[in-house]
Amino acid sequence: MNITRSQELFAEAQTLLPGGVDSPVRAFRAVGGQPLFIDRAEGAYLIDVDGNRFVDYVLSWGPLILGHAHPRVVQALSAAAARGTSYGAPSPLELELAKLIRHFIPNLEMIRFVNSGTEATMTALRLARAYTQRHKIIKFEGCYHGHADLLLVQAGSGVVTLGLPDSPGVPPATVADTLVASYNDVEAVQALFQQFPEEIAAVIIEPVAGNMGVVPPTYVFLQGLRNLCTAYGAVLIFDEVMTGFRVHPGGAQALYNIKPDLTTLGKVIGGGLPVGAYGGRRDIMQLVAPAGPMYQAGTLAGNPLAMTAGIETLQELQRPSAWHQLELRSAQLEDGLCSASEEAGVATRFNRVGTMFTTFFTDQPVTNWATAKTCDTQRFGQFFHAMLERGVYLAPSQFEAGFMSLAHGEEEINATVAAAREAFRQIKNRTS
Ligand code: KE4
Repeated sequence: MNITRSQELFAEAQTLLPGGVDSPVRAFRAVGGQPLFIDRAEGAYLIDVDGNRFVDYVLSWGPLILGHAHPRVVQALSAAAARGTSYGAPSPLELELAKLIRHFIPNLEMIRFVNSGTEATMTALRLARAYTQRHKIIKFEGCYHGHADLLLVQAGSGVVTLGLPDSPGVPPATVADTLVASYNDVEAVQALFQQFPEEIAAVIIEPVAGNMGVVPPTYVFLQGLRNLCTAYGAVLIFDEVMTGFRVHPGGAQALYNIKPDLTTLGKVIGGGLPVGAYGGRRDIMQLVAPAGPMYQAGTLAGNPLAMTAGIETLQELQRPSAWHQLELRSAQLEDGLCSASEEAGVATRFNRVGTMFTTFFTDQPVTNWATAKTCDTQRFGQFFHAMLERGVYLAPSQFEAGFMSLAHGEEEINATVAAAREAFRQIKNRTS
């Protein structure tokens, strides 16, 4: 595959941008080689600057559930841009998107829009601390909630991908109140509540983990978190930045029928533009300035272009056939990839919830970070490149999720499965 232009750009990019990228996981550090620079994207495809075309399962790490450059989104954005790109004042678009989100996720009695998932989670935790007047928080090993200082503890996604011990620059005092438990281990959480019965402000969880690869919760685990937070007066925060509109139209909270106190969102609700949001119980959200004293602000929050892209995306997702098609294509892909690895005799475990999925290169069930770590990441890297050579663009890390879109049709799924059959055989032969 000719990647000459990407190589030239990457060489220059590394002199201007740390690691040549604007987000670490894009750098291909976990899989080797170098990142491809993208010229344009359409539907299910990325086209790089050398003209190579790929079926894309990263979809900007989740947002592009309609596929790239969906005509209705592009048209609406063009019209919106002509009406001004940012007002720094309220607009009807914020209400429209908020009402659309509430249509899908009624638990969100009130919502505040921000510009990223990181802003959403860091603010939701500040809000939980303000509401409870407590300091400690509980997160889970392998879960990633953005790069706010207090959460960079045994985090997933790019932190584990790069094998970082967390991050320098985070003062120990900042994470002194961040407690960590193992995913799907409700006893560990109970023990922390028994140890700090009056001190825990919040439990924050990816209700389906995506940042150690996709790891589903057990129902008992999620219900246990709900019961413990209720019993001890802590705020239960579902970080649905990734799972929102990906595992069920109503998010993981609908899929598992568990009601969090606060929810964070991002990705899909921006349709590819920078949007995050936090919301939930009215009595808690009323603490947010200027209604209440807890401060949070943002120059471009509720931006008309971002709101427009989110509105068009969610309106498209209101088509009943949308969810049937997304589930069909995701299931077809799962069947195809599992058969391909079995035929080749390559040990993998495939975890999928709705339109999020991961092929783990291990022979044991992946139910938490400890089992995700058993994966052969070198073999994942070989598979990643074997697929890239065959025109399929997967997430460049074993510890990430892949995503499906409405633009992926029979042709794209069949091409992906055919590529996987060859790729699994290639890596099997390579190491046997
Ligand atoms: P952002 O600040 O990147 O918009 O969102 C942070 C975030 C919060 N919560 C969850 C559950 C998330 O998955 C994320 C971000 N996800 C990563 C992918 N695993 C974004 C990709 C990247 O870091 O480049």
